[in-house]
Amino acid sequence: MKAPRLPRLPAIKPPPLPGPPPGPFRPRFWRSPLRGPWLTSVLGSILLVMIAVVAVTGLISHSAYQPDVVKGYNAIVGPRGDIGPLISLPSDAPSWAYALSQGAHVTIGLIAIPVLLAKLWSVIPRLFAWPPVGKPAQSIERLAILLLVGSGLFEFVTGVLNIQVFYPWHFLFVRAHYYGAWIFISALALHVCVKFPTVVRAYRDQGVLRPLKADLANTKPEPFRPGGLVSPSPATPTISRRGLLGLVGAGSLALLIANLGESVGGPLRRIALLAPRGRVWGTGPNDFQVNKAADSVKVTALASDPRWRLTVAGARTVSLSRPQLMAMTQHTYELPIACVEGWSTTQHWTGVRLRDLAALVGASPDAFLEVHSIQPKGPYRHTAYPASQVRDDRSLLALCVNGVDLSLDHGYPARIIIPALPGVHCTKWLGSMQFVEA
Ligand SMILES: Nc1nc2c(c(=O)[nH]1)N[C@H]1C(S)=C(S)[C@@H](COP(=O)(O)O)O[C@H]1N2
Ligand SMILES: [Mo]
Repeated sequence: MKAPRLPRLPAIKPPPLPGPPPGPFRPRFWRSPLRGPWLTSVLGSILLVMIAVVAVTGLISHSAYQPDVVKGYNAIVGPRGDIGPLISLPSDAPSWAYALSQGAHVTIGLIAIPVLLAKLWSVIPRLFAWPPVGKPAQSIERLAILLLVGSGLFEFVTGVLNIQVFYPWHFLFVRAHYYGAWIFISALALHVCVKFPTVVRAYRDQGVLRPLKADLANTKPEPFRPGGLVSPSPATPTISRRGLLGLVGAGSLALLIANLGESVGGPLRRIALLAPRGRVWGTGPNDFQVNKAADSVKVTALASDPRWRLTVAGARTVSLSRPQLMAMTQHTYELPIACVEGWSTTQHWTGVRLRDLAALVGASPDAFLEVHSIQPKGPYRHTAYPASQVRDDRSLLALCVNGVDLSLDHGYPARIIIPALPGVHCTKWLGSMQFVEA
């Protein structure tokens, strides 16, 4: 017996999965024909080299900024709350070493900005990948990217604002920039490991430099892969890849020219148009970088008072007027002030050796030194130096610069000039010094 024929039912189609919302969440929204793994790899490789230099010099600066005067204690923040000096300059480094290191940190950090922006532009479709959370592995990767981009932007933004001496926040820049750096370095290390195979494949498929040969007419999109960086509907190119990289390079070069003078000084300073501290400070021997003018910290009256005396304490305490200090043996050295903010200035300083002052008050060569400024308020009024810096022949209580008295802005009646530490330790308008036996 034949089974009765059943009427054919229409096949039931599963309802369509909800697609990405319109706009940037749809891959077809992104149409640049230049985006692709090769372009991102090139920008990423350049950026990686720059960031490596910035990271190493940053860690050097961190340990130089807060040298331990005795083990585990430093003058600026007291007991260290950080990982400690991972990389530091040797204690007998030449006096220009910190200026070079920090000049590189700030300058390379600045010229990396156009590369960073181009790199972010090159991967922007990934920011809108749909669905926002997918498989666990994918979600973890996106979280890592969020951390990478977030900490990277934080480091660049806080760094740039800091060199402009602009602090529109309530946290301590040094701590925040330092801990932010560790998050950034860790996230970046992970990112490099994850993306390494993609970069290798892009260079193998496209050649490391081959795409640069193509002019505009020969600029073709990289091979499309679903879920990759190449647009599924690329527009006609309006610029070649080498044109784009040239533009980025020109941006970096402009930043270099507009800022380098602050670090290098000399005639270059006059073209440092973006230098936040100006380019000239008057005429004569005192015409060089002033970071904090005497008036701005209300120290003018105290510092120009002829009754000013310096208290020097050790095994005994003495109080010295400026003429008495001038009557002591004077020494002259050519030394830089190298600020953590990247600028530096090298001048001829004359004054009394710190070690002579230590001997005067009966301090041993192992004593470290704490100093206080007469400046009534604000940061950098107090610091300390390890014994090795106090013993250094070139460490001075400077009274004169370039053959004339210090100007008020440069720290008259007396300031510290120390050969191998950042400028922040060159305390101005000194009031007292204390040699402390370790
Ligand atoms: N008393 C006092 N000393 C100070 C400072 C300060 O603000 N107050 N600034 C320090 C910093 S951060 C630097 S880089 C140098 C800058 O020296 P200059 O202002 O003579 O250029 O001085 C250091 N000495
Ligand atoms: Mo500084």
